[in-house]
Parts: sequence; structure tokens; C-alpha cells
Amino acid sequence: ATLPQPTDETIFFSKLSKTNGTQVDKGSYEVLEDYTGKYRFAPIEEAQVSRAMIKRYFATMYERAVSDVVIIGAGSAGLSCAYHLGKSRPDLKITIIEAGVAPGGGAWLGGQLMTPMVVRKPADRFLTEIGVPFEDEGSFVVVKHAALFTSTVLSRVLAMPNVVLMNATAVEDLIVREDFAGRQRVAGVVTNWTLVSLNHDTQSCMDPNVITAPVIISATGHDGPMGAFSAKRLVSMGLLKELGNMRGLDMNRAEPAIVNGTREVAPGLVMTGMELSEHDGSNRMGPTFGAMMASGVKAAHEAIHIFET
Ligand code: AHZ
Repeated sequence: ATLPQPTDETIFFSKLSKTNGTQVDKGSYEVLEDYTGKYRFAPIEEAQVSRAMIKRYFATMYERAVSDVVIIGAGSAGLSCAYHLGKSRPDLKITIIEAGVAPGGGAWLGGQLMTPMVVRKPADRFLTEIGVPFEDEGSFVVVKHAALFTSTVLSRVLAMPNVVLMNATAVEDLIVREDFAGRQRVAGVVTNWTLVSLNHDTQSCMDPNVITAPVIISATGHDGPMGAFSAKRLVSMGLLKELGNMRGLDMNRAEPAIVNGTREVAPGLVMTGMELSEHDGSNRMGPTFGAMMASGVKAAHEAIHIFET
């Protein structure tokens, strides 16, 4: 017999179930939120769970294959950028690609595995804007746990209807096109599941996927297993002569250099956060996060400027 396929609208029990072959009306079950041993869930067919995820995920991939902005990296800079851009321009389709399973980059801790997060003024305004409380220490503020900042900005970003986050997905390359003036313009990203990206040396035929967008914002952090991705790729593509390479720690020089240096580093490619220290050869600031937030906001301004000109 041909069995009806489970859909979101009907619940169909499998051959093993007592109600074999009958469709169960959505209203005919009882749910009970009772924690004295009588808790009862609404019934579900296992395949419904798969379909609930698959249809949404692949519909999103289909829709976001053409985005307005792709942000590479969901660390403190990338997320701050996504927040400001998503809020200022709700008309833009903003797609964040994050290589890690857990978005947040290095902002789950303050420094040296300690939890408090230091933010120099005036970047505390960003904390106030997203609703993160802090202690005022005069020239800087302290958030009691870095994870409070990261989880808050992440939840604000994910709640925006125009923002999509694809984690466990790595940007493997940049799409480059010649513009009308014959210049090379970054026009999209080449992506793959991160687990695939990490296995290109051992498996063949694992070709990537693409997302096109008129503006790419790179926020991949300083050099590391995947970090400084776009800065390094600009060099290997010949769009940047050489990497500046991140310099030693100097908080007072580093933070303004990152914020003020946030810009469109190549046509179509805006760079933000610590990736800029590798691109420009500026200092690191260590465990102070205000520059990441302000650089993210500046990157959003730069992106908006590209759309407006
Ligand atoms: O997983 C990376 C991280 O979450 C992600 N990423 C890197 N390469 C990627 C790729 N595709 C997709 N090819 C990629 N995602 O980018 C995120 C970068 O976050 P981060 O926290 O490393 O960088 P940030 O610039 O947002 O924040 C830097 C924080 C630092 S480092 C530092 C110092 O060393 O002195 N000081 C501060 C405040």
C-alpha cells in the first residue's frame, strides 16, 4: 500500500505504531505540562524532524545564494557589524558565514581564560545600545562575563529577520570579477562545510558552493588555523602586495588603529576587527574589546556607504 507522506500539516504514524495507516488529526492528542511524572508531548514522526530542518535550511541556502552582504566570521567584530548593519538597513539580506560550530570567536572569555570583559570608553555605548550591563571603572567598563556580551549581541542579531547565520561553514575562497573599469572586484564567497574544508587533503571531489554579494565584510580575526583569511587571499591573488603582519601588544595604539583603519581594503571587500592588524601591520591590543565593537560599527557604515554611492 502507498502510505501518505508526513507533512507539517498531518501527523502520520509509521508501520510500527498502533495507529498504522491512519492520519491523526492535529487536535486529537493531548499535551500536558505536568512535572509530577505525567508530562506528555504532542506526537511526532521522526521524518518530520528531518523535514522541518531540511526544508528551512535548504530554502535559506537557495535564497541566500544571492545575498546583499556576506560577513565572514562571527567573532566580536563580525557580530557587532551584523548588529549595526542589520538594524540600520533592514532591507539588506545579510548572510554571516562562520567556520566554527559555536559563533562568537574569541569573545566567550576576556583574556587568559578569565571571564570578565574590558571595554574602553566610548565603546561602552555599544554595550548600552544592545542592553549589556557593566561596571564603570572611569576610562573603561567591565562586563561581568564576556559570554554575556557575546550571547546578547548574538541573540539580537539572530532575531533580525534580514540576518542569516550559517555556522560550521567556512569561506574557502573569494569570487573576483572584473568591473567596468577593468579592476578586480570581490563579488562573493566560496563556501564549504568546515568539516569538508578541513579534509581537502584526504578526500577528493568535495567541490565548494558559492554565495554572491556586492559587499563582502571580512572579520576573520588575526592569523590562526583559519584566521586572516581574506587578507592572506588578497596577497595570493595579487590584490595586496604583502601582509603587514600583526605587531606586538600596545593597547593605546592598537585600538584606534583598528577602528580608524576599518575600510574597503579592496573593491567590494570591507575588512574589520583583528584581521586588519594582519592586513595593515598594526599592533594587537590583547584583552580589550571596545575596538572590535567600534570597528564592527564602522564596517557597517562603510558597507552602507558602498550601497549609497
Ligand atoms: O571561526 C572564526 C572566528 O569565529 C571565523 N573565521 C575565521 N576564518 C574563517 C573563514 N570562514 C568563516 N575562512 C571564519 N569563518 O572568524 C571569527 C573571528 O573571530 P575572532 O574573535 O577571532 O576575531 P575578531 O576580530 O572578531 O576579534 C578579535 C579579538 C581580539 S584578538 C586580540 C589579540 O590577539 O590581541 N585582541 C582582541 C580583542
